[in-house]
Order: sequence, then structure tokens, then C-alpha cells
Amino acid sequence: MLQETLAEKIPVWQNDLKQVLDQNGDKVISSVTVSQAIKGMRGVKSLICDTSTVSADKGLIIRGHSILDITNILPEEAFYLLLTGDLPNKNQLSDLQNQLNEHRTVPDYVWNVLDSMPKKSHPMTMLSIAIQSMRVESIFVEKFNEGTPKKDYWKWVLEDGLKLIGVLPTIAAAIYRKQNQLSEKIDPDQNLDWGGNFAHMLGVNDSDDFKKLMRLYLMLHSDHEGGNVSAFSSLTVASSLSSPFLALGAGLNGLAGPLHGLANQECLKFVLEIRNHFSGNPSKEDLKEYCWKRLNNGRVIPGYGHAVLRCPDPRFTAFMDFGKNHINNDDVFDIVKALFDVVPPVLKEHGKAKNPWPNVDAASGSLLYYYGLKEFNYYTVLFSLSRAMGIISQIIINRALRIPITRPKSVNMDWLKNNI
Ligand code: CMX
Repeated sequence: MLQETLAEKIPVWQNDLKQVLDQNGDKVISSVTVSQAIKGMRGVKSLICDTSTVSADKGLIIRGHSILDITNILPEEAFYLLLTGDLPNKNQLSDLQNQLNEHRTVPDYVWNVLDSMPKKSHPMTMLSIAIQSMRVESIFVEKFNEGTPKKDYWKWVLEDGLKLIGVLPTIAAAIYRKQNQLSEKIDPDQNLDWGGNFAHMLGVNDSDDFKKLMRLYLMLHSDHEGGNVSAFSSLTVASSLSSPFLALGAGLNGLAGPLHGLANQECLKFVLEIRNHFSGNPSKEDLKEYCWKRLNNGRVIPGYGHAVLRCPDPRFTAFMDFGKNHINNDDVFDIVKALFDVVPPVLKEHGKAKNPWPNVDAASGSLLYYYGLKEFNYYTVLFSLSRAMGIISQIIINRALRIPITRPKSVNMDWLKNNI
């Protein structure tokens, strides 16, 4: 059903793209300063991405829906929305869930790969290696080797994408249990949705509220347009027609960096350090002094600032709302709330960060911690599960639109000195 829906929509998208290229192909949409070329291409418009947009003052908008308006949808509904542009109806949703369920089982060699890794491997390393080891499952690679025509690439990438999204929760939950020396893996529950089932397989907390939190978490992180490190890395690798398994692995390796997805682990670490330092919840004055000390030592305040946003991240707001509705008298969450009052004025006075407001990572860890998911070096794996949906959607769309291999031009320092 998803396949048929896309087969109807893709010719329309291809036609739109052709028209834009015919009519406006030569128009300039961005220019690049020397500073932008040196400093991470910030703000240079040089990619297209239809799954979502991020505006500086409103944050994430998925296919026209502001993220705060769709906090009630399931992660797999978000995937359908990202990929097709529409929310699924009941039948479309259950068809997608059935397709994902078909791929829940992990091949045995993946367990062998994970078992052979050093015990102190980071969970993100384990996840990335596990996924990449599954390249042998790639239908896209198989069809490509058989000479499938370009017009069909997207179909096989979609099949790989569904396999990946279907299998990820089982792998991710097993990594959690293995790393924490918990007993056997927990089998999937066929009656649960994608996010609820993942929460169940973690075996941390059996409450409905924890499942609710996990669905929210997995929905909120699903996409953030095309230029962030993880999406851009995956899209670049996929543009060489590398297998979706390797392309997603590349993006997740980028997500594992402390300025990107790993920031959520840094964030909770920061909050716990505060709690330990003050043996509880400090006063706002003490908190302010603590933040200044950290900044004066040349360290960032985790969970604050953003490359694009210039407002409190609405995903932060969604997590805060969840916390306020479900958590009372908890030191960790109380510190997170107090930081929201203290940090923005401090960062404004400090004068460096262009955005003094909290990003998505500022609150999420405290909620997971509350429900017993306390191993914060695991948090980026949750982010990965969710972001895989956006990345895979973008890869499928790029193949459907026949976006060619990525190849921007680099220049050397002499060129910069002598040609401007
Ligand atoms: N605390 C202290 N200093 C900060 C800061 C923060 N939270 N955020 C930005 N700054 C500093 C930068 O380090 C930079 O300093 P230098 O000029 O000395 O290098 C300066 O302010 C300007 O940075 P910017 O243009 O505002 O921000 P960038 O686009 O370069 O970086 C980000 C964005 C997210 C990496 C940065 O704000 C940061 O390091 N934040 C803390 C880590 C974090 O929360 N990351 C999660 C981001 C969410 C995600 O993408 O996953």
C-alpha cells in the first residue's frame, strides 16, 4: 500500500522538479562568503529536502505540520508522513505496521558480530556496526547488480528502508540489555506498535507512561531537514548508490558526535553533575554561578544553542510538557526546569552563542532517567532509531527524484588569498 501510494506520488514530484529546473534552474538562491565556506557552510542553501523544514523562529515543521501540533502521532505515522507527505489512514497505518513487523527478526550473524565486539564498545558503535554488517541483506544492492533500471532504484531502497526500520528496535533493545548485563533479550510483542514494542523489549519499565514517552521521543527526533550532520552524511553516501545499510551507518556515525546526537548524553551528565555537586537541587543563584564557571573554563552548556534555531526548540517544549504532566518532585527534572530559567540569560551575557535557547536534548534525558533508563551513553541510540526514519525517507525521495552524486567544489587557501 505504501509502495502504491509512492508510485502514484513520485511521478508528480518528478514533474514538479522538472518544472522548477526548466523554469528556474539558472536562478541564484544563495551565495557563499569566505566565512561560510570555512565555518561549516552555515546558512548556504544548496540542498533540497521535502520531508521537513526547520525555521529559525518556529523550529521543526514536518510536511507542513508544526511539530507541536502532531505530538500525539505514532513514530511510524511520522515516517509515513515524512515519506509521502500525508498522515496515514487506519488501513495505511496497519499495512505499514505489518510490513515493519515482518522485519523484526535479526539475522544470527548480527548477534555474532555484536558478541565479538569489545565489552566497552559504545552503544552507538555497536548499532552502527550491526547495521552495516547487514549490507548482505540489501535488496537494492542485489537489484543493482542485476541491472535494475534507474527509475526503479527507489523501490529497492524503500524495501531496504523498511527492513532497516523494522529491525532497528530489536537490535537496539538487545544492545541495551547486553551492555547492561541483563538476562536474555526480550521477544517482540506482536500486539504492540513500533515504539511501544521497543519500550517493551528494553525491559526497563513496563508502564504505559514509559511507552508513551518512548513514542513521543521516537516521533520528535524523526527528522530535522537535510543539512544536519547525520542526514547530510547519509545522503552523501547514498548518492554514490552505496547500500542504504552503509548510508544509514554513515549518518549514525555522525550522530554519535557530542555536538550532534551525543549531546543528549552530555546533557544528562551535566544535570547529574549539578545534582551531585550540590547534593540535590541548587538555588538559581548557585546554578548561575556553576554555569559561568563552566563557560569560563571554555566548556559549552550542553542542550543549549543550535546551528539553525533562534528560539526554544519546540521539541524541548514537548518534552517539558510531558514532564510537567507526569513528573512531580524529582531533583533531576527540577534542575532541568531551573536551567531553562538560568541558562538563556547567562548565554546572552556571555555573548558567544547565537542561540541562547534550549535545543531538543535539554530535557529528554531527565525524563528517560525518571523512568529508569539511566544509562545515558545509550541515549543516542534512541535518537538513532528515530532519526533513521527521516534519513531513510530522504534517501528514498532522492533516488525517486534521481538526485545525482553529491560533489561540491573545494578550494585551497591560495585560491582564497588570490582570487577574491
Ligand atoms: N554553550 C557555550 N558556548 C556555546 C554554546 C553553548 N551551549 N552554543 C554555542 N556556543 C559558542 C560556540 O562554541 C561558538 O564558540 P567559538 O566561536 O568559540 O567556537 C560560538 O558560541 C558561536 O556558535 P554558534 O554559531 O552559536 O553555534 P554553532 O552553530 O557553531 O554550534 C551547537 C551549534 C549546537 C554545536 C552549539 O550551540 C553547541 O555546542 N551546543 C552545545 C551542545 C549541544 O547541545 N548540541 C546539541 C545540538 C542538537 C543537535 O543538533 O543534535
